[in-house]
Amino acid sequence: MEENATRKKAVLCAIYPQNGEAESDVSLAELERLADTAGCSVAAIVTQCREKPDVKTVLGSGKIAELSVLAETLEADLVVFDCELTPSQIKSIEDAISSDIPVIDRSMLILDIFADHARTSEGRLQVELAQLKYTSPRLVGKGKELSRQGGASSSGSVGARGPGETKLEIDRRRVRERIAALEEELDRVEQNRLVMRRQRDRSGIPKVGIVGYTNAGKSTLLNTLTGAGILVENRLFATLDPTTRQFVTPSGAKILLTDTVGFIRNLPHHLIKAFKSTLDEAVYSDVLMLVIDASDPEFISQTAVTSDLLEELGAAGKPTLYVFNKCDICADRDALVQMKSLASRSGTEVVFVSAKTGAGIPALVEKIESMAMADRHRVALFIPPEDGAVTGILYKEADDVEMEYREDGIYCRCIVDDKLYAKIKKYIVEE
Ligand SMILES: Nc1nc2c(ncn2[C@@H]2O[C@H](COP(=O)(O)OP(=O)(O)OP(=O)(O)O)[C@@H](O)[C@H]2O)c(=O)[nH]1
Ligand SMILES: [Mg+2]
Repeated sequence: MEENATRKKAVLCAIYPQNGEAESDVSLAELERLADTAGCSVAAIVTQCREKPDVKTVLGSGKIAELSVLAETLEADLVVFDCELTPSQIKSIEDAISSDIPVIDRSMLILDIFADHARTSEGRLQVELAQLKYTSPRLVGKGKELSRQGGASSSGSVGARGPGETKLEIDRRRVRERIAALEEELDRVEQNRLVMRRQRDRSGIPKVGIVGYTNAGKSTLLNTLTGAGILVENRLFATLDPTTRQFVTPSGAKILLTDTVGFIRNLPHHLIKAFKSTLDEAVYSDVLMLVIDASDPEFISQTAVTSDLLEELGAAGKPTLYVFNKCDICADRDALVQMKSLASRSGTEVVFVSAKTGAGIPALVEKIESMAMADRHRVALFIPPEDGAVTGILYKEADDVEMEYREDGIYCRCIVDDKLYAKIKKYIVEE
């Protein structure tokens, strides 16, 4: 983390409707963590109770004047609004603030963090594309120089707002061309990903996606299970690029586990779309592990946000194991007990673990194995010589294939899924 002296000073702003203060507080607390993750210190927070944002400046004119004085007095480097801002709102707010301070919104801040954390070329392409589509139309201030060049090389440039040219008079045609080029390149990368996914599908090894709210402990869990060595941090969006690792259970079953980017409330639709191809890695799995930070007082609303986003990604209805994590530091034991009884009544699969200490992990492994293997059958087959071609299908689609060629025919032991099981049923000699 940077020294305080080099951290940018941010003023956070939010409006909340009557009776909506609590919800707004949660969102603001999260914005503070986002700002911290992006390398800013929060100098002040300005809030206003109003049913609707002011069309032009979100905050009313009195509050904007207050914000202006505050930003100047505190020598703020940046103003961040919790709600989404339109390009013209950014311009109006920047005009209304006397000092020359950039104004950004929550999505732009998240994109800045993403730009910092993307490591793979696909991640970088996705961030740059999202920034060009979201941030560049919002570059409406007057005469400010942009410091950054391209999506992911932006360390510490929060509020510098977006990739691309060095001048603010962005050549819109060049932006359009860059967007088209990026889309084309991403298409190619996605095709590759698809080919790899198909190969994994063909391996017959069941896939488990690790999903959940940001900072819930998804990467820690994958590390604990497989020693994957993924970066774990007490910051938001530590993981942006998906990682897949093979995990072999104590009983010898193979499972592919994929860790990916976390979810957060108020994630705008276009950001979800921008990261769809990496999110899909977790979503295209046979089973989901939904990791919940049970020590966070907001875990219920975080789980609701996660479920909603999964639905939006088309992953609702998959067999899901709810993993209540961080039980070692969970203060609200009553809530956990309540959860447990709720889950057992509704038939939901839940486990309570600490990915950090390893408590509860054996039970998790047992459960996830039985869920992942639910439609798998370990079978022994006898294939008469005249049906020898079947071995080709088995090599391609079955898992753990052991083939023995004898004089009377072929003996085979393997694991097959329901679909393949139906195809090779007549050869089964033992199950
Ligand atoms: N006490 C405790 N801390 C944990 C546990 N699991 C994870 N953590 C901590 O929680 C923080 C976030 O962990 P990560 O594994 O990076 O969480 P993540 O869900 O991958 O987060 P993102 O990639 O940012 O979405 C780190 O500081 C971890 O050390 C746990 O079981 N107990
Ligand atoms: Mg992570």
